[in-house]
Amino acid sequence: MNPTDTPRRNVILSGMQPSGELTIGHVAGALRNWVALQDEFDSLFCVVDLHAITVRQEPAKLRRRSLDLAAMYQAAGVDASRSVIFIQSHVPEHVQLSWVLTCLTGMGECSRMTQFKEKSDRHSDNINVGLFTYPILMAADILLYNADCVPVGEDQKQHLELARNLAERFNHHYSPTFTVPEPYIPKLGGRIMSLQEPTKKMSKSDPNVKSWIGLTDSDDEIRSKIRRAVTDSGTDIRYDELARPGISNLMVLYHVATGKSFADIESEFAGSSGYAPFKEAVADAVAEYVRPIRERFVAIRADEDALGRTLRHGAEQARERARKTLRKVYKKTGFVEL
Ligand code: ATP
Ligand code: LTN
Repeated sequence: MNPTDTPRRNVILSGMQPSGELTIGHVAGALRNWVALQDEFDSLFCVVDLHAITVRQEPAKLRRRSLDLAAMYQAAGVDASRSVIFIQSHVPEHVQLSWVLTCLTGMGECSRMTQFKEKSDRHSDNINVGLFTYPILMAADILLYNADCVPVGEDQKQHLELARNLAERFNHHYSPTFTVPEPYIPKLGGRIMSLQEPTKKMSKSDPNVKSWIGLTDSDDEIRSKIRRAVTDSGTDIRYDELARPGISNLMVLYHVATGKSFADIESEFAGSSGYAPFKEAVADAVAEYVRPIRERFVAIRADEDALGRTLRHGAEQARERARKTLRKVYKKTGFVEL
């Protein structure tokens, strides 16, 4: 190593789709780890608008939501001076690498994906090829920057596995090129469940708004949704994901909002009569946790010029890095260089 070179910091990359409002699940499963890891890692966070069009989007809404999401990353604590924040479609190399990887992927690998099966059930009038090849584009997002680690929620584990396989396949077929990425999934909060059906993932696309807590919900809305959350029969506060999914989910939310361990939570509410006092405490804690995020979001989103500058700078930084990887990949693949 040249003495003037600084050692390479490990890289993290992650992304979210601008396909709807964000929920407390996004913070619990992903965003809080992005924020926690950004000091230690060389970090890139992407608004994956190309992924979003795998289901039908209204153009004006997609544009607005992409900006909302970039603002939300910052409102949740991602700092644009330490991390690269960018929009996927601003870096064409994602699609270019994706094609090369597509030609290394078996049909069976894509058809096995649970998200593909779920989404094609939900959007049976629009089962497009993009929905099918979606995880290959995700692999390109990750491999383009040689990410070591990908902080995501539990549902993305299978997609990460494909990214790892494709990295290894390319490296083996040609020569070592890509870092093989590791998922980074929180032990608690990797899967926040619906408040109305606690055996289903909390999802912004659930039409029942009472089932999810949005990051722009008011304090009153949050409190009311938690008070009405479906809980199981029983009276004591004890974690048991299988027998008591409702109360266990609220315990995870309380842990995310306050940092308290399950043992602390159990002893805090030992001997309290019924679930009501616990639900009140969760309602207050989650409302307090979301409030500063919502307030920062409103302020950041109001200054569209500043947001535009952040995204332009982010795209430039990302492109410079993406171009280098793509050049190597094209060369190894056998494409003629000009
Ligand atoms: P859908 O519209 O199908 O709900 P999604 O919200 O899962 O989509 P994204 O917006 O791309 O899709 O998700 C972004 C990140 O947030 C992913 O890392 C995902 O794992 C995480 N995430 C989303 N919902 C939850 C949840 N309920 N619990 C934990 N993590 C979640
Ligand atoms: N597939 C992910 C979103 C996503 C992503 C990525 C996450 C697209 N590209 C790269 C991490 C890294 C989802 O649906 N949540």
